[in-house]
Amino acid sequence: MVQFDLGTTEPTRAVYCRRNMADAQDNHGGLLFPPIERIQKEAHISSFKQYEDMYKQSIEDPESFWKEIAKQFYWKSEPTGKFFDYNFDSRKGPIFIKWMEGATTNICYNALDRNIDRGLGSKIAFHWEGNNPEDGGHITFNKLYEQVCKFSNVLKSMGLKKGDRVAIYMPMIIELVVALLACARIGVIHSIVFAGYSIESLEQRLVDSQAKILVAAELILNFAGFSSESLAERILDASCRAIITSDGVWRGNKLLNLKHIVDEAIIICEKRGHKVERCIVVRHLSPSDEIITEDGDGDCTTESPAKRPSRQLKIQWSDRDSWWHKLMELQDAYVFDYQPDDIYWCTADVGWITGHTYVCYGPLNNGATGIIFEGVPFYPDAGRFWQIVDKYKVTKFYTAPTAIRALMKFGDDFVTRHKRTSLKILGTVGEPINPEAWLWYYNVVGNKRCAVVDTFWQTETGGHVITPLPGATVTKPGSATFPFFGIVPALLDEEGKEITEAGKEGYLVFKQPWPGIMRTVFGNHERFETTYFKKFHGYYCTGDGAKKDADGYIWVTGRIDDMVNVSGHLLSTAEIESALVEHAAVSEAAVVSHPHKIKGECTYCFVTLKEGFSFSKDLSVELKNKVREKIGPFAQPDFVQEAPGLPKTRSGKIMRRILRKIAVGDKEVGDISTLADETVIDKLFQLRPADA
Ligand code: 6R9
Repeated sequence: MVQFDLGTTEPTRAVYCRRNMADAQDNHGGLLFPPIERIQKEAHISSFKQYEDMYKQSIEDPESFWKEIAKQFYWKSEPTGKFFDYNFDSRKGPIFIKWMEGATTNICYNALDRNIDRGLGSKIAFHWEGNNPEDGGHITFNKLYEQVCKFSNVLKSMGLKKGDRVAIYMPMIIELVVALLACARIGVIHSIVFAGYSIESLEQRLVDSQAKILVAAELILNFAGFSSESLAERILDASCRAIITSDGVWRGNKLLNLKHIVDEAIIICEKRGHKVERCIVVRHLSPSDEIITEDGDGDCTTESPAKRPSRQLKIQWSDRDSWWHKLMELQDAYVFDYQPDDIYWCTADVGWITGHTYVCYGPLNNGATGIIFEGVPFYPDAGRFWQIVDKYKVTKFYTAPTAIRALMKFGDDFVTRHKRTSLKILGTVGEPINPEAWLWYYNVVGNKRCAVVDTFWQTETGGHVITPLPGATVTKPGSATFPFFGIVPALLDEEGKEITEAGKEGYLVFKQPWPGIMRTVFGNHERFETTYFKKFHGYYCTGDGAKKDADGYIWVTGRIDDMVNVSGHLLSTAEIESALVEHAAVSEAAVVSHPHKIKGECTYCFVTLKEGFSFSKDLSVELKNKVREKIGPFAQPDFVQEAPGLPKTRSGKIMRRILRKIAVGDKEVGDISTLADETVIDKLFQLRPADA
């Protein structure tokens, strides 16, 4: 392991990082970013040595390491069996992971009761920022606790009990967190589905070319949620007895009728033989928005505020439906590296795992103040994130590379016109971040005074597994750096042999469990075993590719199915994408494999251009040369096509499976229910180059 001089804020140019030029991700002259002094000073772990010592203990003696950590939490009962036991090798018997066997706890007690007990009751748990910059509010730990207790009683009064499932299809509002915690408190399993689907209105706005960039950005950032069909599938999958939603929601200047989507989903479920017994509806739209309830339960007004476009929201009402506030009136509450002053903001929707963990459970468990943002980053303009950062003095900001790239397109002015002086740590998650975007985040958003942490993890891992620690780790743009406590990563080749050679790519696997790892797939343990443990016996397989450089840094290169084998060279599509987005005309790129008679496979690139650039044959040649120069002649793409939009899931992941179909002109694209915008597919087929 290399030793670093800590304490400077300027990147040091390290010659040794350049020695492996085949390492295309290290394409910024090997810039190193040591921890920033002001951040290091207040960090829990403030030197690399401290990290190394703790890490060593966490993997050599996980039992005592986690026993110590567990002491900070509330336990209803102590372990009755082994503290730690597992089997990762299906040849030896069923896969299982056990921590603190027999011990019981409740995450809601840890998030609320424990923090109130230690005197945080009057602290703000969440600031709520509405879609409209003038709408906002906050809730303290005490008040949140009261609301959660009441809502737990609402759920209980409906006969819901431990183990039952409830679907949640709500906007980013405080009631969403109340609903989550209330479910957790009484042991009801919540299944959160991204809310709000309105492709029609997005299409309509695409006609207006001025709105195009905004719409594209909104689609990229997945602000169109799941449709009624997809919602129904998720309700059926978990056999949800009840659903919680709101009347509607504003997203930018679009009004979405969530209740209507829920009604449609319930009808679909009924047709397939499943009855949703209850539907709880939050009266979210302000009283001045127009709501007309049919067979009404009253409280509607017909005024429309001058500031917002006037629209009517028509809501159907049936015996199954109840207003949230009416139910709450009937109930009593029984009783009535976070620093204490942190204001923490994760921009993810709670419909994505990042939102579950880092909007709701993570900050609350740490007694931190969080932010729930209902709107979109481009409304009223592309500076909205930074305006909110200034308004609430956000210290820790967490978003996805796809959002960073979309914001980069609008230029620096939208960022620099806001102060951002409160910011300390900038996180990224969801996909590999290209060094270009990393540097923009560091230099422009962070003004060279904030730590950028590229956190690699998965829904299945429960929390970060490979990540820098802001006070301890020297970062390299594009690398998620080193394993978190308890994580033992390895890289395997196709035969399951461990790769030790620097720069060689392999399957990223983990050798032993940590407390946050998933235990099973609900109702399908066999799927759990085959998906994660069958490919390589004795390892948890992430499905991602990665390599280690000569300094031990881990570079996650993307899903392993994103690999292309060109003339025997195993290439990561992420590497090629990274080279393409360095070109001034390209804002985003997605690369897939395409069959080739001689090379076996070749690469096919989809590129989204920045405003003001248009696609041409010359540009296509320039881009091919760019990749050739950056990675090597073997990597030169055979095809480059324009992509006004890319097929993405709602959490921002490019669906390469679909792009591979488009590349070969195969119209059988398969299941597209998780796509944020299905309309991009037809456009991409139309734009295929003639020779493809
Ligand atoms: C948290 C989350 C998991 C997949 C994962 C990988 C990709 C996430 C990443 C990253 C490179 C990072 N991923 N973080 N790739 N660098 N920092 O996204 O969960 O939706 O389950 O996706 O996301 O491919 O396997 P999830």
